[in-house]
Amino acid sequence: MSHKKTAEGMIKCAGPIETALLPRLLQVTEAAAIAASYQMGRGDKNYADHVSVEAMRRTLNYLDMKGIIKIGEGERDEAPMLYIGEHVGTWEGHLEVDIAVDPLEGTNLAANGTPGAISVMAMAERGGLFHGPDIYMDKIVVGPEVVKYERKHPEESINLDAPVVDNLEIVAKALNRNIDELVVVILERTRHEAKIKEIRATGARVNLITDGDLMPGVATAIRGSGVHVVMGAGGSGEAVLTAAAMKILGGKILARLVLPTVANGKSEEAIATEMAEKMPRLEKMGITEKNMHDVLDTDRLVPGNDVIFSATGVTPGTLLKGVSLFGEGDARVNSLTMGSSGVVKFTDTIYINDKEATPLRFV
Ligand code: VTB
Ligand code: MG
Ligand code: MG
Repeated sequence: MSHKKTAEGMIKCAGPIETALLPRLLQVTEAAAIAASYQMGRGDKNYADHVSVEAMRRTLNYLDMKGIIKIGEGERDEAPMLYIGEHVGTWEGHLEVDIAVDPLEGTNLAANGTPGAISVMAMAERGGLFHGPDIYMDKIVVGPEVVKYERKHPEESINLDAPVVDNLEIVAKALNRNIDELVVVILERTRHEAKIKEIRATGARVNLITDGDLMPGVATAIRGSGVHVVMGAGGSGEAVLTAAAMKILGGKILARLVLPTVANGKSEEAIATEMAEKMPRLEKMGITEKNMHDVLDTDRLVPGNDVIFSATGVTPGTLLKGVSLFGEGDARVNSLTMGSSGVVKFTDTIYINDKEATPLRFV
């Protein structure tokens, strides 16, 4: 008997969330992206974010599920929409779903009309997503070839605390190329000055981005994208969303909360005060003094097994085109939607508003 996966087999092995909600997830990120795209380049990032949050929330509420936002737009008192803990969906049916959203990832990119803004979200069964605070996480993201290499050479593993050169040597070997043929993506921030120097010293090529470290992370798992590693500190929500994609595509992310340390130039006293303030909130999320410095891998960030992910381009990016608006409220959108059975869809969707006024174009 052959055990080759076929489309039929994959449909059968998809979990209940993937089966019921994958196509609907696409519509949610599409709606958020289209709403944001009307604000592209208008210079108002908060308004662009606001309209995409509202569109995402409205469309999410059509879905028959008991949905809880685990990664969202701030906490209850800070954001009226899609806050952590908010219930979404009809709360009918049997599906209990945890949700991570970033309705407009790269608000600056959208407001400036520059490449890389997306609308993105992921879902998993209850308990399937890391529930963490919105503070920076230090990250490293690599593709599935590296995971395979590590399995064959257990003594050579990517390590968040290792010198950059050690990690890049592993990636280079896994991808069967030289270090100077690698591309490392990192946010251009003063906090990364030392790391950027360290990367350059290895001979690797660097792609400094102004915002949006999530899709480059996804791109490490897609050959031909031109991205091999993502490094540096960025949002924790972005880390969980990246992990959802890595879980589906077989890549790997390691991440750790960035908490105040003496190494960051703070006094012991300042650290104690800051931590005393933060701890009660962190503890509510299950983060304790004991586990707060843990390096979280893909499975700890996304323990779920029925995981779905969708991203829709707002402005053009490496993997996704931006939204095109035409006719009278017509839109064409490009998305990447995938589920843990192993199905990956790149879609090109056209929403026709005025059927008579809009002649459909083939390409
Ligand atoms: C990070 C990164 C995001 O914003 O959250 C960043 O993960 C914010 O970092 O992809 P700074 O506080 O240093 O600006 C993004 O780049 C865009 O949301
Ligand atoms: Mg956001
Ligand atoms: Mg973001």
